[in-house]
Amino acid sequence: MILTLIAATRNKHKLKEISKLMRGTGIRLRSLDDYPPIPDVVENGRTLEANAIKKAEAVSKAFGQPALSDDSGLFVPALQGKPGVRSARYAGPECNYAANNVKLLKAMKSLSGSKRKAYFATTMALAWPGEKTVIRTGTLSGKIITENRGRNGFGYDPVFVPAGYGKTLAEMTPKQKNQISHRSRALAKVAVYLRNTLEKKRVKG
Ligand code: ITT
Repeated sequence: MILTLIAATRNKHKLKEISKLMRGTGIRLRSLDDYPPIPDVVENGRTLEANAIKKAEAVSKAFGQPALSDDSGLFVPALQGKPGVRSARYAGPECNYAANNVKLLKAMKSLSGSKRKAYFATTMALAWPGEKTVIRTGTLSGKIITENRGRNGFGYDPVFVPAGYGKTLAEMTPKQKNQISHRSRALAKVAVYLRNTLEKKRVKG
């Protein structure tokens, strides 16, 4: 049985990463662009989990199919967890990735050593009609450098160096990023869940 999953995101970069990570799993990933338009979900939850659940359940309910959402953010403990759940809008409601990075580097200007530690977190929600929504998370630890480096990836990738590496995520190839990213770690857990669940359904059916 091939399962069709709707990726509940409008972020093209994320979609590309998720579809690469799904390759070879036997799951057919569809994007929201393959379906009639539905109103955007307002991401006003106080946690990644609340937003991820909201997005996945809205899409699954609208189309009667399983939907997978991802809510991610960058957390800097020395900034009390900021940008955190508001990572997309850190520099203001209409801001872009560059403005967010400028604001972050400015906020961290006087911080050095372990105070520059940060981590990415992704929470994925898998909403399945008639079943309880499944949540899986993944994290990637590292540090924030003092300038932008690299052109790959998106968001905060040019200022984030993963622990144990000398390159920012934006200096890595997409393949290298996908091998270690918070998103791939969360997705690997979702894939395990899907494999087990599909297996059980097959045995029953
Ligand atoms: P959707 O809600 O439509 O999925 P979004 O762009 O709003 O897309 P998120 O809320 O999950 O995405 O992510 C918030 C921000 O966190 C995002 O805009 C980026 O700035 C940053 N971010 C998320 N994943 C990232 C990654 O892998 N690398 C760098 N920055 C990332």
